[in-house]
Amino acid sequence: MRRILLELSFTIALTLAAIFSSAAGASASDIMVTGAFARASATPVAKSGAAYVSIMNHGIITDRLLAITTAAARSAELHSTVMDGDMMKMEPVEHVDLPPGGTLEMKPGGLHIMLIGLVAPLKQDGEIQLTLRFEKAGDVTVKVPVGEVAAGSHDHTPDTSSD
Ligand SMILES: [Cu+2]
Repeated sequence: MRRILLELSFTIALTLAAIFSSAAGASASDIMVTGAFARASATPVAKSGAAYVSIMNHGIITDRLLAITTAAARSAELHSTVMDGDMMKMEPVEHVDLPPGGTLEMKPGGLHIMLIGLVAPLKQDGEIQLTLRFEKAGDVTVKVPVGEVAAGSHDHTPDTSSD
């Protein structure tokens, strides 16, 4: 009996914590994810892929993007693209801060979400889901349409498809 009471009060405490944290302006609705897209795999044996989103923080406190998960790949990592001499290379980024009123735009050649260990190659016109975990806003799941192989690139050479 005593144990049940303890568990009950624990549950109440958690609920109160949830109420207070949303009262402080940190709910999932403060975070808006737009313009999500992924690039189609160039080959049927591709083991990794890239996805991009823009994130706006409409809240009044800084939030932080902590992690990304997806059923489409074994893991998803936040990467930045840096120049190392003439070489472009990618570096894992542990987290990204989102100041109030700020917008974070991911794009090819910049910050991106690396999908590592694709369950299946990403097919153009398909769709995957990503769950973005924020420190304050919690989990935000977004649908991510899969565009062409070079989707999001402004200076790619014309492709050879019939259109
Ligand atoms: Cu990468």
